[in-house]
Amino acid sequence: MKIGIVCYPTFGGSGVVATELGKALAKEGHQIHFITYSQPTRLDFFNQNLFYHEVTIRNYPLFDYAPYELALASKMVDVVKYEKLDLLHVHYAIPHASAAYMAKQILKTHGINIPVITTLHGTDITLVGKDASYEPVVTFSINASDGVTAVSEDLRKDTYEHFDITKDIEVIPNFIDLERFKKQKKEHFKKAICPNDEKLLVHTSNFRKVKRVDDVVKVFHNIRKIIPAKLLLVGDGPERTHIEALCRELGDCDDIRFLGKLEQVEEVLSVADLFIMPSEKESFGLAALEAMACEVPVISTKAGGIPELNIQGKTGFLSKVGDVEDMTKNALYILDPANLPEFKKNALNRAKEFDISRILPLYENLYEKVVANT
Ligand code: GMT
Repeated sequence: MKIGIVCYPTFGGSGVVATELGKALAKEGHQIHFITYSQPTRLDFFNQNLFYHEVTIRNYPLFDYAPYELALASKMVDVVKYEKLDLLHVHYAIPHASAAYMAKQILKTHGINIPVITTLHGTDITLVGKDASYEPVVTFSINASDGVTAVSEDLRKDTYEHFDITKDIEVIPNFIDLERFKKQKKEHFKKAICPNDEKLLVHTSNFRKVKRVDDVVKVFHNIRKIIPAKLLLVGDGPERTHIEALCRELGDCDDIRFLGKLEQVEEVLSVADLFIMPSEKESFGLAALEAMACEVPVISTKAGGIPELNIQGKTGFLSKVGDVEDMTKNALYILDPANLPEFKKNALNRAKEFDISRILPLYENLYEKVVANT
């Protein structure tokens, strides 16, 4: 098939899922056309089936806000028409689903009926989409899609609860490429960070409020009072300054390192003992799956779709949002040398259930069904 993929090309989970999906589909022989405002971060190799079309946004002094959605819809019309696409798959409803609707209507006037699939990723529903300033357009464009997917049962439920949705939403979870995300031998790296065999905790995120990175630091502070430990914080974002201030206040700076937006996060995960995800909301928790694939157990909250991934007492533990004491207790239990190996093994086994080879056919089946019915 010839498939157009629209996503945010940044480090965020939805962009990663969209890009990895496109790359895997290209390897299967599909022709994939990425339509984004810059080259997706993980679109980093050549394949004869991969194409990239940049959305160029013309600015004008009149515009306080350049109309990105119009530029995107125009680019979709162009690519569908001239590359003869069979399908558009847009990731993250805002504004991609409504731009796709506009493109679809324009293409109809050219005698082309292009099917559109929208994948809901999380904050497009749970945070931003619910806001009254977007809700009517989000509801309309989800209902106008020919196929809709959500990355967890919880997100599917949330979408039905908060929007007036008439369409079937199919759950297709996030996936992982176990060829890339696997424990690598990086002992020299571990030695450099933990010279005295300290336990190594890792958190990766975009440092937004919803990730509650301050809880990571608080849990670490408690753990460090009991056992020697180090913490690596991967990623960056609006909460960074606040988190740095908290580390200073708690006197933990020497044991915490901010690594920034690392591209090869699997190298860090390869030497980690525990991953912490204390999010307030999380539709799936791709970062936790990446950790599990590298044999790292997870301390998380019960928020959103995380319980569909992290299994209580097997691959890690789940606590109430903000329950730092419970997370600390659970972390210490997992880090006990008598328990850690079993948790690591379980984490990997669980990650295998989300291997890309299992999830890719779900998307391919949906594509075929939607194309046949449009
Ligand atoms: O986590 C983020 O803030 C980024 C966000 C995104 O849209 O890029 O991630 C969402 O989509 C990921 C891929 O489907 C999910 O694994 C994340 O759980 C989800 N984040 C939230 O729901 C907060």
